Amino acid sequence: MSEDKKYLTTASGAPVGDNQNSITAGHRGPTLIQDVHLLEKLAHFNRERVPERVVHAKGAGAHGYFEVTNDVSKYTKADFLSEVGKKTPMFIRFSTVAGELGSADTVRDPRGFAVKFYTEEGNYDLVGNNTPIFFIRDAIKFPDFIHTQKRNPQTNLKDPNAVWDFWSLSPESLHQITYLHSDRGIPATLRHMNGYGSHTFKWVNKDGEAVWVKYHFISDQGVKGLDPKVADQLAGENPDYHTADLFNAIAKGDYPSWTLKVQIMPIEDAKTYRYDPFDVTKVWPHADYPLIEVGRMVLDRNPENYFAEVEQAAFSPGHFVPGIEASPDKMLQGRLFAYSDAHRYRIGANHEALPINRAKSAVNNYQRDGQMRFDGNGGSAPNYEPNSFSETPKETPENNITPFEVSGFADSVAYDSDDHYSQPRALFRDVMNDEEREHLVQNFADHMSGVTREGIIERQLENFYKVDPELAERIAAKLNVEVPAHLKK
Ligand code: HDE
Repeated sequence: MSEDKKYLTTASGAPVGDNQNSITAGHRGPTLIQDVHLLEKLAHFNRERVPERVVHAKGAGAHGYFEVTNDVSKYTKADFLSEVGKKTPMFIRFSTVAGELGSADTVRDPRGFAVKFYTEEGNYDLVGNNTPIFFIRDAIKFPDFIHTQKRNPQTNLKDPNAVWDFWSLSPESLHQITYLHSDRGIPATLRHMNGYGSHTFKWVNKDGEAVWVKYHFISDQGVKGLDPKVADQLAGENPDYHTADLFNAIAKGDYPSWTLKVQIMPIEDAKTYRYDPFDVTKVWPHADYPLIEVGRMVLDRNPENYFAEVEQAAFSPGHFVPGIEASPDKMLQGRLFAYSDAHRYRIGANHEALPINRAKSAVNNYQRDGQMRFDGNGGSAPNYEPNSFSETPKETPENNITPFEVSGFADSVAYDSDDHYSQPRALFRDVMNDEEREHLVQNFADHMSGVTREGIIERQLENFYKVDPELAERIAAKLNVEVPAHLKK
């Protein structure tokens, strides 16, 4: 075969003579099963789809780099943060939460903000959202919560009754739903929104000293929301509006960037701080723990192939690097299991070996075999440890987790604070202006107007009343209902 010309082949590399006509028995005869090129094309086509993500199915991704701009080595020994000017390649995937793979971009929904840093000590994944908080604060509620965000089991339609039934019975959701129904609830583009780690994490420096940390990616493009009416129109006319905007901006060299800042809390403060620092429905007011600049993330390269890079990207909050560790946040703890489990189901036991997920640093372990083991599978090297071979990979005790004290009894333990009201109250009263408050009230009323089941609206108005009576009264007025009389006593 001529080497220089690209010729069409089967998946096993055999040249294909005719890609236009199936092989038949005679001029109008039946197709022959020996047409293995036809069989292979049809069979592979049937297997092109992998299971979509059970949440965050619709997404858009980009490559870029992270550059350190401020020395934070006194807080963490993480190598990629070790010196000003250090650059680390990264990949990000933005997403909506509830919609399926082909759903519209411009819906009212948090946006996934999942960052994979390909550091010299392995991949560090910071799998956040564009909101600093979340709807719930215990992983055990997540499947139930997502069921209400998806489709009714009978009608297969989105179901405001389920959404508001769950939220009205889960007052910890008040902070996030206030954020979600504000002007930030539908980002103008993926470039005009912030990203957050949301959880509290632990940073440890080279002397083993730890602090608690929260991450904030501040958009250098500014933060802008979409008018809900425009968003609805785009959802119909151009359901991939955000995806196209990101791709086109990068394609024309208009590289979006974010400035990463962190809040640092001394370990001891967690015991006495006025909010449970491990409750992901609460923020740490910046006045308490100001933002400290860390670096800058720039997106400067589009994926070459969507399926290979965006659909197969596998992020996990459990992908830590030395100097960064988990906190006892119950949502984070649940996520440490869930993500890699989801990937093993979606894209197989060896998904970490796929190019988009492969660490750029060395990967040495004794994991072997499993479906699609397309790398060398460890060759002839020993596949067990301990072993008596000197050149095989050994553990490095200095990279063990930082010991921390635990106390109390193992039990199903509830959070000890039910103040779900003061932080959304501050958002409504102190952060929003009059126009933003009016938009919030309208957006809540529009969403709740789809509720038909008895009792749900009253229960939710009672929750809003505890945030601020004015908020409840204004929403009730738009819904033409009364705030429950017993609240006014
Ligand atoms: Fe997720 N989440 N999540 N989530 N999440 C997934 O992983 C899960 C939560 C977030 O672009 C899944 O690959 C649990 C909070 C993003 O590929 C799954 C809980 C935050 C993405 C999963 C949460 C997130 C996901 C779906 C409650 C923000 C997309 C398939 C404890 C801080 C990542 C998959 C990407 C995806 C589990 C809650 C963000 C099922 C159990 C809180 C950005 O594993």
